[in-house]
Amino acid sequence: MTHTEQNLSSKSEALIAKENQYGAHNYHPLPVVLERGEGVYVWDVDGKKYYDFLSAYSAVNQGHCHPKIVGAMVKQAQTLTLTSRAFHNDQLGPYEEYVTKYFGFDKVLPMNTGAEAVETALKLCRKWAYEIKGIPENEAQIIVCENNFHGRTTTIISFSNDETARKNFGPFTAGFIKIPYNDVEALENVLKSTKNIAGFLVEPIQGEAGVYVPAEGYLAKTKALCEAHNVLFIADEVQTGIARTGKLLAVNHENVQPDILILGKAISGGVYPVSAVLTNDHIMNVIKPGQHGSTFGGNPIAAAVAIAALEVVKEEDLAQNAAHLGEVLRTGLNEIASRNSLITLVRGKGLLNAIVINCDEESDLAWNICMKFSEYGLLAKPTHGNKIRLAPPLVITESQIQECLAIIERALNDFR
Ligand code: IF1
Repeated sequence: MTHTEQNLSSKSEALIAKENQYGAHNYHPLPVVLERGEGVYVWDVDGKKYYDFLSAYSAVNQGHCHPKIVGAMVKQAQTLTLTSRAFHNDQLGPYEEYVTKYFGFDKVLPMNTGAEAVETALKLCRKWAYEIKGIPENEAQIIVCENNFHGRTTTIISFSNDETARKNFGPFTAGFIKIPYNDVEALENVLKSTKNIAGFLVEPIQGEAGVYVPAEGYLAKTKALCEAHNVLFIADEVQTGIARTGKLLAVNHENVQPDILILGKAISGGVYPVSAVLTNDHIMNVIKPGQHGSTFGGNPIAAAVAIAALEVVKEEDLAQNAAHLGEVLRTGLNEIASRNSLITLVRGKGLLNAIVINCDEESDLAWNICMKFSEYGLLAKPTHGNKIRLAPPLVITESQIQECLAIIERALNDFR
């Protein structure tokens, strides 16, 4: 791909050069260097202001540097930061009570990153399968979906079908069966024909696949199938959870309660790495001391921050705002699409949205459009070549959405 680069200030050029020289080249970011954030806005090192339409991949749902969340972090950071789990700390119990009641589960296992929480859920599922369901040791199979994204550890990429993410990282972890996403029958067929199925791991909306929303009823039907076959329904809501799609959880749209719920990203409002695995006692109780954990998981800062971040979601009615403004955004985008054939499709739920650009996945058009967005003061990133994710912080207002729609249309019109 030949990406056009905008004229960079010497300041941002120098900072980008440092990353290039001293950092691993495991990302290809847009050439913008940010130094400050507040609510829906971020500022670059030259003082230019942008709307953030990525929200750190839906981690900053509550807006950048939310004062209540940052306040909780600072207060706790000045009091007690880390004890490890070798001792108790006074923040963990209250957090565990708060988060389990908030989502309606008996217990939580606290971790730090999304990938760690997915790993935790997989280990929990396998252990449950051997010790409760009675699957013979080392025979458990977990069903996953094609085009999934669950993180970047070796086990998780073992069941990815993204060749870039997998190539030359093998040998991989066995025990996963891949089926097409949004295909109830495919799940039913595997459940009927295959022994030793322990769980079904699914994203309620596939983020990395370009915000791919399954047909209505998919989650309820697959949950019912899992229940009928005594298979754990494991929802990865790392990206879709915490009000992003217009409900607290994306599974709430179909009144599904997963057997295991995986959360990350916005459970801390993006101010601190916090993730969580929630489930009920008959599953969580298979984990005994020494069998799983992490130095930082459940640390006092994480606990204090997560409570504050979850309170903000309720206090500011972010789910309702995401539901309403998602409609406004998609309506506006569809109107733009009716005037400009560069957008071939608008899709999403709540404020997790994407537009599909009229070009193939190898084209650099979507990248160049994002460069134009950036020039006009809006940050978004292409995914899978021809899709652009549009996911602002959930604290955005209707007039701000309208302003952003104007930026998007103006930028797209430059390509006609
Ligand atoms: C990167 C995507 C988003 C996730 C789900 C677990 C994790 C993620 C459903 C792991 C992480 C991120 C990671 C980020 C890109 C990004 C992403 F495009 F790759 F798919 F958000 F859309 N489950 N998603 O979406 O969480 O370990 O990163 O905390 O650069 O890898 P993590």
